[in-house]
Amino acid sequence: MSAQVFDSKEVHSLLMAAANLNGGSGNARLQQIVHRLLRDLFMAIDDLDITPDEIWSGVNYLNKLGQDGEAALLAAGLGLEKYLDIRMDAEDKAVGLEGGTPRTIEGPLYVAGAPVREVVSAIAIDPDEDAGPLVIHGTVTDMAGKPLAGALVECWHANSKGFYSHFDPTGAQSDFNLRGAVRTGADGRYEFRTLMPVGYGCPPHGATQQLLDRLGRHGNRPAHVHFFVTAENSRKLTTQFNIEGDPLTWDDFAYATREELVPPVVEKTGGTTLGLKGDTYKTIEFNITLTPLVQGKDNQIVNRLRKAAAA
Ligand code: MBD
Ligand code: FE
Repeated sequence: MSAQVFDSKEVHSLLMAAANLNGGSGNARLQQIVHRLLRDLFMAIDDLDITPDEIWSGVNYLNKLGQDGEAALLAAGLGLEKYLDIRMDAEDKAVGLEGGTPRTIEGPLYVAGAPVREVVSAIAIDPDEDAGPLVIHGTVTDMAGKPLAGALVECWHANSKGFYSHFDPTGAQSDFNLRGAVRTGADGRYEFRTLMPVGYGCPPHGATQQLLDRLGRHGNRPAHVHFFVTAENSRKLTTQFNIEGDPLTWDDFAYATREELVPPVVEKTGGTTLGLKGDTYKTIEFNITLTPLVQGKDNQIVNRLRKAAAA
């Protein structure tokens, strides 16, 4: 082990100055966070004897991460987004808020602005030869089991190549393909007529996959469908379900799988009368229970930069 300099007056003043801690101007919260993170980094450099070459390789990596637009993807892959869920779950438990459909991470691929329909929406705009028809349906209720009328159920998922519209590297998909939003009726029911998704894989030449490779990890997700569910007097739910039987169910690079979020896939016939592309189709019932407001408000609204487009 070479130099140990962290615990010195010089380094402590350097940290205070760099974060402008107690500086009298600037954002106090940001100063506190920057000071703490820098301090932990400096300490790690000392403890692990991180070399200048390693530091510059890391700095360079951040440039590539930004160029590739993958910071939020890396946050999912490193378990940072899952960690925020673990903390929110614990927060709920501490105030006695248990039950309700479990949350799981949003991920970086939501796009606001999908057309809102009443109760049912057919969201597969583009043909997809390799994907079979899928009907997703269920009821939105409160914790007492009362159906919630007028709840907004938003859903988004990948096509048979694991690509999402608006983020498809092949440019093959129309805007809002496989993305939709419906309002529940008086009975709380919703339904999406769509096509079976396949799991997502990180861009093979992107910064996220580059790091995962060097960690000896893969960058794949099992097939899944994302949801935002909002209703008056309830907290917004951010969740997903996985497609039952996917081999990566318990090997998700983004750690989003939860036992309660792997509903059974049931095969049915009669799809042509529903306007599906085949008579045999798969259906998944996904019932959603929302949690109540905490002291009159949604205490866990997450603000993050999200793409928005006009439908
Ligand atoms: C996805 O589809 C996703 O859901 C997450 C969390 C990360 C990358 C792609
Ligand atoms: Fe996803």
